[in-house]
Amino acid sequence: MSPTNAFSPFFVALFVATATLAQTLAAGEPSASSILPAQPDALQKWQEMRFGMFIHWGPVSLTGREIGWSRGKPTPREEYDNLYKRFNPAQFSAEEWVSLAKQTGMKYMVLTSKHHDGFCLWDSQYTDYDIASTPFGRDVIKELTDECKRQGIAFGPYYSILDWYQPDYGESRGVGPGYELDRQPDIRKHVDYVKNQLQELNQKYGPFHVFWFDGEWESPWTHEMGVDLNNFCRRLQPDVLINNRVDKGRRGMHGMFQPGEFAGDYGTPEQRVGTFDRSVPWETCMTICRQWAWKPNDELKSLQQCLQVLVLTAGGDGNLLLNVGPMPDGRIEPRQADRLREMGAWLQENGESIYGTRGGPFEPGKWGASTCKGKTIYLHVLNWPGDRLTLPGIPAKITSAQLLGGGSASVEQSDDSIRVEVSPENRGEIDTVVVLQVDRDAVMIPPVDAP
Ligand code: H79
Repeated sequence: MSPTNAFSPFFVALFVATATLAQTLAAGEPSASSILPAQPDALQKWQEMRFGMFIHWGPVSLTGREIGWSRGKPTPREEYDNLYKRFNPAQFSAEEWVSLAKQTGMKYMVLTSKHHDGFCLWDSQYTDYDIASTPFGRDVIKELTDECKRQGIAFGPYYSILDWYQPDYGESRGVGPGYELDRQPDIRKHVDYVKNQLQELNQKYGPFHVFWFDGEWESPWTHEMGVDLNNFCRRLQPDVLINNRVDKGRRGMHGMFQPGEFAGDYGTPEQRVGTFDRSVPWETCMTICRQWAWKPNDELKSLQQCLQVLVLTAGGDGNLLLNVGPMPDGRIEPRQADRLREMGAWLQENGESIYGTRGGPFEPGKWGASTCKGKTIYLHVLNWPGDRLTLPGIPAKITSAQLLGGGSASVEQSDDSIRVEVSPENRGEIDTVVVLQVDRDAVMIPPVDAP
């Protein structure tokens, strides 16, 4: 960099960051102002995508057991940590996975680059416990990121902070090798390992749309480390998003933030649809079967369940990250792939009521949910309470009503209620999407409770 650049935004930013750091050190703990925030348009772009594919995969798929809690019990550690020597998913095809995501109408993908078990799905210079040491040998993250770029799907790595394999991570419910050291585990060394790997990932395979952290809840990880890691990632790639599991602010499986100032750009409800919230961005992560990692004959959600989750999530103003666990041979199970393509077919017809919308103004209830965009409100009626649906009034005039894709719907509006009728033969089997035009920007209508 030339000296003439001394007044470039970079140096100004560096100066501001240094000043903030000095103030922070004086105060003794990081202040909220030391948390580098997301770029607003990066968040908005991500919200507009609404639907992504989560993938949990690794040598554990050979056992058919859960990736997050099968090491030690029921698969003994010694056996678990050697599974990679048999991991040879010869039928893995990045082209097929990414095409499937596209056919499903998913706009982004998050893959377990490293889960709690510590195994790395890329060729990492910082460990041999990685894909390069398997009989397979091919770099899964390289192939997938290349293919995502080709097909226009955003990609982000899932990365577990806790690590059962790295000796300097010293906790993990008694299943980590930290317990076997003849010295104390050193979390500072683990933090270096984490940062080195994230930088490596970003340099070799980036840019990413998100760093999707997990495994932040154990005691070695602190709020200070969370803020520091957030800022590290942000400096690596200023327009990246970082989920709230980078820090200690997550409210358990509920996934939104505790009171206080915490790093993280969005909430992460797990295995549940988040509650309506337009002020804090959020993303529900949920499995298409019961397990995150592949299990033979795992119970698969019906199309109705999948679409209800998608609609209720979008209606709550959240994103959906729907998980598949590929098989040990590298294929996504055909029945799971079929279910995804069914969702894709529905989105082909109904996508305009999901992508680029915001949740509301009618908050989700037993009847269904609503989304909106410009002067349009989409009512997703999942359960008709009888001949008609009655919703609370809104301070906007409804100027027309019809079904998405054609077909008639009738609406009667008064000051305090809206009555919607669609004849039974015109109702959708799973979802009836009623398109209402209103006389103003629908996103500006204050959200109303609609039980
Ligand atoms: O990767 C998937 C799972 O393997 C992983 N997260 C998803 C995305 C996961 N690992 N463990 N768990 C989920 C369950 C952990 C639950 C708990 Fe806690 C940890 C209960 C108490 C500590 C975190 C803190 C969740 C609730 C409170």
